[in-house]
Amino acid sequence: MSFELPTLPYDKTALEPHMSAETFDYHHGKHHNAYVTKLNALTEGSEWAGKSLDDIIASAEGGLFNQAAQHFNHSFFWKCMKPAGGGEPTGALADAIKRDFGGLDEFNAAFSAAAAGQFGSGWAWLVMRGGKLEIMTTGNADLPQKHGATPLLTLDVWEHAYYVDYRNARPKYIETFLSKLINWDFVAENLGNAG
Ligand code: MN3
Repeated sequence: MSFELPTLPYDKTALEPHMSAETFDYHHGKHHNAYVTKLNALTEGSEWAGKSLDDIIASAEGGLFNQAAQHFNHSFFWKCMKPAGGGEPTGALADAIKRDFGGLDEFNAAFSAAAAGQFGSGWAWLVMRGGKLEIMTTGNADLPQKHGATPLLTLDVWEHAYYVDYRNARPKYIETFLSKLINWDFVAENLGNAG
C-alpha cells in the first residue's frame, strides 16, 4: 500500500485572495506531491514497505524521515485552514489558550513572533506537551512528535508557502493566516484527541 497525496479539504480557489490557486498548484500539486512520490520510492520494496506513516516518522532518519515528515506536515497544514477562517476559538480551546498564554491576543503575538523568527525553512506549531499548550518552531521537516509533543496547529514558513502570494513578506502571510484562514475547529478537534 503506497502513500497518496490527499485531496485538499476545499477547492484550490476557496482561500483566495489570501492564498491563491497558483500557490496550491505548486505547493500541493508539486511540492507535496513530490514528497509523496519520493516517500513511495524509498519505501516500496524495502524493509519499510507496509509501515504506517507514524511508524516511519518515529523510526526513520535522513532522507526517508524528511519525506515522511513533510508528507505528515503538509497533510496536517491543509486542514489548519478553511474558507472564511480566522475568528476566535471557543469552549475548551479558548479556555486553554487563556490559561497558557493569557488570551488570544497574547497567543497571536507569540505565535507570530515565533513564525517570523524561524530562520530559513521550517514550521511554526501550537502543540500540547505535558498537559500544557506551547508554541514551537521546527526547522526543515522536523515536527513536534520527535520532541514529545502533540501537534494541534501548524503554519508552513518555507518560502514556497508564501512567495507566490506574499513575495518576501512573511509577517503579512502570518498575519493573514491568523486573521483570515485559521481553522479553529480543526485545532479544537486535535485538542480533544490529545486528551
Ligand atoms: Mn510546504
